[in-house]
Amino acid sequence: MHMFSAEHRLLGGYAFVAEGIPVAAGAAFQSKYRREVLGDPNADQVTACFFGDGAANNGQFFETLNMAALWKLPIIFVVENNKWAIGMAHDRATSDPEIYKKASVFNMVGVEVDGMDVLAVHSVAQEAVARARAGEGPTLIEALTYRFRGHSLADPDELRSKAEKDFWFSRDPIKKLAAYLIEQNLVDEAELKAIDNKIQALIDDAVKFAESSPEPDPSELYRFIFAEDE
Ligand SMILES: Cc1ncc(C[n+]2csc(CCOP(=O)(O)OP(=O)(O)O)c2C)c(N)n1
Ligand SMILES: [Mg+2]
Repeated sequence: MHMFSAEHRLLGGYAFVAEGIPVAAGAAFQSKYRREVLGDPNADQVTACFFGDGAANNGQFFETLNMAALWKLPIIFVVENNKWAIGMAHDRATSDPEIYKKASVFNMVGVEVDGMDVLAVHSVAQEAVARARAGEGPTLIEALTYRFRGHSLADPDELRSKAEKDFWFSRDPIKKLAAYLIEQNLVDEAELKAIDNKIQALIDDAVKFAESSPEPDPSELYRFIFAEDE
């Protein structure tokens, strides 16, 4: 969750649920401002903002949808509806469980997609990017999905039924895409295995780096809160 990368233009994960949504609107506003006010023709960036079903009942979600639609910001709101917010079932926490419909009251396009189908998600994302670049404003994409583990190490994951988990495990989007690529003769097993091995090696390196790094000194506690002089 607490990742940030200026190099990859990743504005980070946020500990407070929904806190990243208005931050994403700020990013989208700056692309629009650079293009339309400062006349920068290269400012065609589209912001993608990801959050969970648990964030979609938070006030910041509604406030930001309103501003983004009003100002036709180049932004895609992607809600990963995995049916649970830690141990709170989505259906028990929201008045209308179909989140994509909430776009309509802001005069915004809302679409629902099978979040377990990589190509279906790619297709709706392409349409949303084109809409944003054409100056037609934001899109709310609700990807219906599931998480394969508890929310975090602190979640014992005792509330979700085995039947529900089994239903979703059998629809693993990575396995489904791999099967499709093989069926279409676009890759073979060995190529997919090589990708898996490469990813595993990257993860192993990251874990080794983390475990062998020294604990930060308490004097570092207030660093990185504000920009520092070079
Ligand atoms: C504003 C706020 N309220 C409550 C919490 C505690 N909290 C952490 S994650 C979470 C649920 C988030 O649900 P969702 O986004 O659906 O994530 P998932 O459980 O699917 O991983 C809650 C209530 C928080 N971090 N921030
Ligand atoms: Mg969730």
